[in-house]
Amino acid sequence: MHCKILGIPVQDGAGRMGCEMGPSALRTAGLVAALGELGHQVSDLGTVVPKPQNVKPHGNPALKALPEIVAWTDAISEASYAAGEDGMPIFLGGDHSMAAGTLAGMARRAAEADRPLFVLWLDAHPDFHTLDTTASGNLHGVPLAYASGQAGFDGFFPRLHTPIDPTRICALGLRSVDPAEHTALRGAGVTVHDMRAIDEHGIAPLLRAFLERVAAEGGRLHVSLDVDFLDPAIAPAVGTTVPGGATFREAHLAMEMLHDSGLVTSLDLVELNPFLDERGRTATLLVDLTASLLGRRIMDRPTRSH
Ligand code: B3U
Ligand code: MN
Ligand code: MN
Repeated sequence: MHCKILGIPVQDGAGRMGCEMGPSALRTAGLVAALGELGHQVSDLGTVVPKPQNVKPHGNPALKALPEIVAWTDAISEASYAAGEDGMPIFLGGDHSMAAGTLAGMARRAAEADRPLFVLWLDAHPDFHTLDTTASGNLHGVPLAYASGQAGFDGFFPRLHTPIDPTRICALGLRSVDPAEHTALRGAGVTVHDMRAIDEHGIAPLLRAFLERVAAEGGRLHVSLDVDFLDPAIAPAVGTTVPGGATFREAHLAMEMLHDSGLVTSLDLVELNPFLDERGRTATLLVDLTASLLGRRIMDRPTRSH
């Protein structure tokens, strides 16, 4: 595999500063070496730089940093589309607003290859607000709604080449959903497995069912991993911790299953705030999870161990 690392140091979408240090922390934690040890070729494509934009004022007074995030989204869409020409892009965030751009770029690539794009959203939150419904105004709360073509972004965010079909999105690990997001997720037909579903069924059957759908439809799969998907006890370096997240083993198992599926074509690592970390442990965990997704395993196993 040819892994292409792209740094996206956006932090204006989060409620607090620090995510701009995320790409540096992931590089410092040894991401390139970890992937190299697994036999992958690794290219570091460097860092995305936003291009300032003129953005008209929006009616929602809560919105924060709209022109900045629009500028980032435009630059990230172009850079991720370019990175997606071949190999496997790994996007190092940066707050989750960056997924507005990475999803847009990956969806455009998939459409050109005539393949459906599926999205696995690993997060405590669905990030399914529109510019009109967000109450916090933090734009890391909107990328999934934007990229799946929900109303209210026209005239503000860049026009999407190809909106992602919301029925091809699976959100796993949710435990903080605002009422407007709940209504919109149900209306759009997003598959949601909240933490209760993981508790009741286990993460493996839920993920396996989704992967079987992706395979059956010949899809590409983009994985968006928000640090707060993980339990704060193992991953403290995030501004929006929510108790009761995925455990160390649940997270590694998900990554191992994703690897064995052979379906993942791109990855976001988002919301790492190194300012809140404890001696780099969250950054190191993200590197280890990425290694599991790219083939690190405890023992040899058959590629499909159902
Ligand atoms: N839904 C809330 C909280 C939130 C969303 N994403 C994060 N936090 N990280 C909001 O502000 O939109
Ligand atoms: Mn998120
Ligand atoms: Mn989150």
